[in-house]
Amino acid sequence: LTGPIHLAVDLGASSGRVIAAGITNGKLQLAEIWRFENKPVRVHEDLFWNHLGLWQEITYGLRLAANQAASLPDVKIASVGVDTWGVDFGMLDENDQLIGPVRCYRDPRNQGMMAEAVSKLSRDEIFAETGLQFMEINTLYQLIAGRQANDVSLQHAKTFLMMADLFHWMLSGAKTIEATNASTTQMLSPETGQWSAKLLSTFDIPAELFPDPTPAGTPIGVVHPTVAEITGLHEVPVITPATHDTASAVLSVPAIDFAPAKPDWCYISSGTWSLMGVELPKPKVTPLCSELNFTNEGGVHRSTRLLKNIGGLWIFQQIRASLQRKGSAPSWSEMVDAAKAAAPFELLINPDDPALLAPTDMIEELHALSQRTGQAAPTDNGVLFRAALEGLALRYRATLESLERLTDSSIRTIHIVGGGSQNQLLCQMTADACNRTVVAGPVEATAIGNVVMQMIGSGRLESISEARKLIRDSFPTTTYQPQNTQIWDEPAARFSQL
Ligand code: LFR
Repeated sequence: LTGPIHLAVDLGASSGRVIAAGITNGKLQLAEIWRFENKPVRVHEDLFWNHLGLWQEITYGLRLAANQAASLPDVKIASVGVDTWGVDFGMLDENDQLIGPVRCYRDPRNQGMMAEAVSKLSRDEIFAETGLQFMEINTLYQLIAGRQANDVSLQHAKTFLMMADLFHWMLSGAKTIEATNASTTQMLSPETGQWSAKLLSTFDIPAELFPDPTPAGTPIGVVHPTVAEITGLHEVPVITPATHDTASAVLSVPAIDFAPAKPDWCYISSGTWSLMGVELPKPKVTPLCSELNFTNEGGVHRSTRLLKNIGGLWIFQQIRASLQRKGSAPSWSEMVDAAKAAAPFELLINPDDPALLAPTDMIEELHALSQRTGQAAPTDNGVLFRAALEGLALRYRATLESLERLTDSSIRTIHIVGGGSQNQLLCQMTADACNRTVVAGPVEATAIGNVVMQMIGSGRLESISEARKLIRDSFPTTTYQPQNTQIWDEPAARFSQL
């Protein structure tokens, strides 16, 4: 790397990284500086994030980056920005002290809160105000759970910050909420981009807690002197990227057009979750969208990410975690090989089955699921690995159909970005099940989206189009053509009955 370098702190639900990026000879280049694990922490029934541990890892990674930059003659760190998953948040009291630990969206205390909410304001009204899909993990339901539990943090809160904003505050002292991540709360109006006063007052959530949303690409401050002391990043600007990891990932889709009214491509941001959708110029808050439970999340430059959350590689990851606990841990490639070797469609799993959101043991849960749905018990782990991937491909097929209905368009290409784009078996299954061309890559989609937005914010890149061209020129993709499409018809019909 040479010249000005932008640092992306990219936190996912299972790992985090600090990545340095620069442009050399017209290509965007990335260097992974530091990678660390992230796991929810369980205390009795409650599930938290170890946000102080994450902060320690982040500052350590930034220190490494500063040291490396100092040892290279032509390198200067130009900015830093953080992205994380959506919906989770932390709060500060009147003295700007962090109140309590940060909860994880899989926390069981959110169960039943959606029903609680719609008993006060109808589903239609909540949807009309927010345009968001109904998921128990949404911030709105987490806050209602907090109110019901008489959570002291809510009683003392003066500032509400989403997870990435919390780290931006720790980095710089600036209290901002970036707009794309704010849009995952189900408390923001997609039309105005502002907090919904009606929703907040209905659920007794004080509006004063919420800073006005800040657009991605805004410089929000510089690294705080106390943080510069430990990281070496003196006076380095903090530029907010699209802090919602999915918004950053969508930004890095190597498409030619930006937010077309009639899209002929869709994306799957593939990781712990699979987020499948299209990028549109305007939200689609329609009855059909509500019926199909799609979401209108905010994208960069006020675009809309019309998408659906799909249970993702979480199931695959959790099968492995369950095997690890029992003392045998196959590698990812061993798991994929075993899935390849297994017979197709032995077990159909809907990745969005609520029982799979946070089971104590995924393998036991899948055995229970086979019984509950009247399917044969899985004979070995290969069947489970395969079922986890086939379930995703089948869900993508149904989601694609809905997307075409919703947008009244024909989608020809599916872009798969993120870690899951490396899983060749899943990419081919997707092409086959959906009967569409799949273009896979880039893998580091979120970090790439993060840094290009910082480059736009610092004036180094002019537009989204220029950023996407840079991404297309810099990262190779792999194309999968549909092959065995008919064999998916019968399982797809069975799947829809699950
Ligand atoms: C993906 C993601 C999804 C969001 C889920 C929970 O990492 O951000 O977009 O719905 O995590 O926050």
